[in-house]
Amino acid sequence: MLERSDMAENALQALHDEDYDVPFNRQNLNHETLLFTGGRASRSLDGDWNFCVDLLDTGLRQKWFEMQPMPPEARTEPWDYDPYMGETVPVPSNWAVLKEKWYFFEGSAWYTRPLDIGTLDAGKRQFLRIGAAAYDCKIFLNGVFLGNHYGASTPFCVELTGQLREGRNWLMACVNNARTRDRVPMRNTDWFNYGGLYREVALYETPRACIRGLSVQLVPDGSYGKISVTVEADRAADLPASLGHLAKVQIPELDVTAEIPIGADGNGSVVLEVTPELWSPERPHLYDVIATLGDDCVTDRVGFRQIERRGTEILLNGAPLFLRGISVHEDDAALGKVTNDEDLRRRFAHAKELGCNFLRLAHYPHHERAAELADELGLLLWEEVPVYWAIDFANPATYRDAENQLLELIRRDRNRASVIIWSVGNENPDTDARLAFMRSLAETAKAADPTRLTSAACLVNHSRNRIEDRLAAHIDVIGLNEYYGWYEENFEDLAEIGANSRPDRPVVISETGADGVIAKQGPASGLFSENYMSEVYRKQIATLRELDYVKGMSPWILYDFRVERRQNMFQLGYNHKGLIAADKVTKKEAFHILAAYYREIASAESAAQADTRAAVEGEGL
Ligand code: GCB
Repeated sequence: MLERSDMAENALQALHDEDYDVPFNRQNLNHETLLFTGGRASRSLDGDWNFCVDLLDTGLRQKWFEMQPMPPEARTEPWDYDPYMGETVPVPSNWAVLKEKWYFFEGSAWYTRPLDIGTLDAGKRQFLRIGAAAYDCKIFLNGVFLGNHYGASTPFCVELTGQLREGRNWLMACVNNARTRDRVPMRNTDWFNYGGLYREVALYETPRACIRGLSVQLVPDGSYGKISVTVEADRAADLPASLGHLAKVQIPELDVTAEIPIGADGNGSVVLEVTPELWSPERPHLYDVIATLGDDCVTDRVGFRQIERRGTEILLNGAPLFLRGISVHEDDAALGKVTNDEDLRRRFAHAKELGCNFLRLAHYPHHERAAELADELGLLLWEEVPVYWAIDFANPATYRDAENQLLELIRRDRNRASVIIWSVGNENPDTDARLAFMRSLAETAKAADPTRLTSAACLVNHSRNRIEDRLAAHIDVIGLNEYYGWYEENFEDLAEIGANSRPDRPVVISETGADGVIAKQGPASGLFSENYMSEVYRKQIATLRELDYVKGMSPWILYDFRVERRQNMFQLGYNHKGLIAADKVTKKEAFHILAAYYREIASAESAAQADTRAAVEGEGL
């Protein structure tokens, strides 16, 4: 404990040291420390945590985390906050939606809770997992700084082994959502900057030698008859010699049991020669996969499918595919960015009602349940990292942050059949620095996961009126955001761009749309009216349907969403391009217009499939 004189010194230092945060920015909690948790038992640490917003970073300057719990009368120095008492907030939550005075708060906030531990088993390891914390999250246990994580939307783990003690422990998290130029995203976005511990927090226990990562995929070689399984082991050397350095994988429904020798680098892979029933939106079949390493056991539910691009086609299990999609944000008028199964199921039910087989999860990694549910429900997904607008592309630290977020997302969702596209960014300027940055991200995604397509939402080159972006050569699918009829007044330009462009790979219209304000505050005609929005959708559909290289679309957006950039008399803090209002109930006319188009495409596709089947059967006769 600090002596009185030390504390006085500390108090002065706290006033004069502007580099107070340097020791707490190690970013050592990253994709390398993420633990695979499928099928593991866990102890939830959700619920009430003590909470305090800390605008001036007084907590880091004064080291609140070093304070001991004690009754106020026992304290011998004046104190500015007592982490062991005071107000609480629920975790997960975003502070903006809890209290009016926290609505615009951006900065550090402190979360504290007790963690009571019974008997500690010396042969076990403990890991804390945070589903997401926006943006910089520093973790302290019993006064000791264990590390921090950057990035607002991916999970991270911190090992507590050796730091936990039997009895009462105190866990603290300092979560900072400041918008800065060098973060990913940077300070300017078209969505609300929610802060906080807003996804689930849990404690896991593993044996000493454990499975750190598990990757299971259909080998994309067109045979549909090979499954590759990779186990990434942690401390495999601690396995008893009698077991050898072997992991085991089972897929009971396919009658598969195989041993996987773990190499010196801790990884082991096997290719299983089996022919699974393929996963598709129509038949989203999933298999239980069980992996064991010594006493450690993890499980997953995995679908097997092949996604590829050939010329301007996107093929799923060998058959051409049109992505009937819609873009979605994680946003809720009451909950902010907090997601639950009810919200996700409603979102997917609306997407299905719209006739979708595809969703673009914009502009950052959504809750991991989204891809799990999409696997079960048969929806294809585009997942994305928040490399949005004017990222600090020349900054190597910014690149490391972006790449880490991408690798965390891939490690989290690489077993999800629903995920077919990793997108490395949105609407970025075509500069040399951006090209180098995003090309490297696309290459990283391919190297980490060759079984999926890469993309990015690009912009039209307005000076030449065509689809043109130097990044296009380095991604599989060209995402194109275009707002003809809204930001671009001259609608005829869209047809001209369509005709001027000869892309050598598929284009997906990753965004298009218009604001349409329903209810009393909306105008009857012109910009921001529902009628105007409908007209934009009609014209967009009429033009895009003529472009044979357009292999999908995900208009902007399913629901109206909160954003402070939008303050005109109709917007009032909301982006109104939703096909459904922010109440997630009231559909606009454009919803039905798009639904009719998607129905038409779907029935044309099934008619074509029926013809192909008939022809194949005819040949067989
Ligand atoms: C875009 C952005 C998206 C915005 C949207 C809009 O191009 O990618 O984040 O919300 O336009 O409504 O302006």
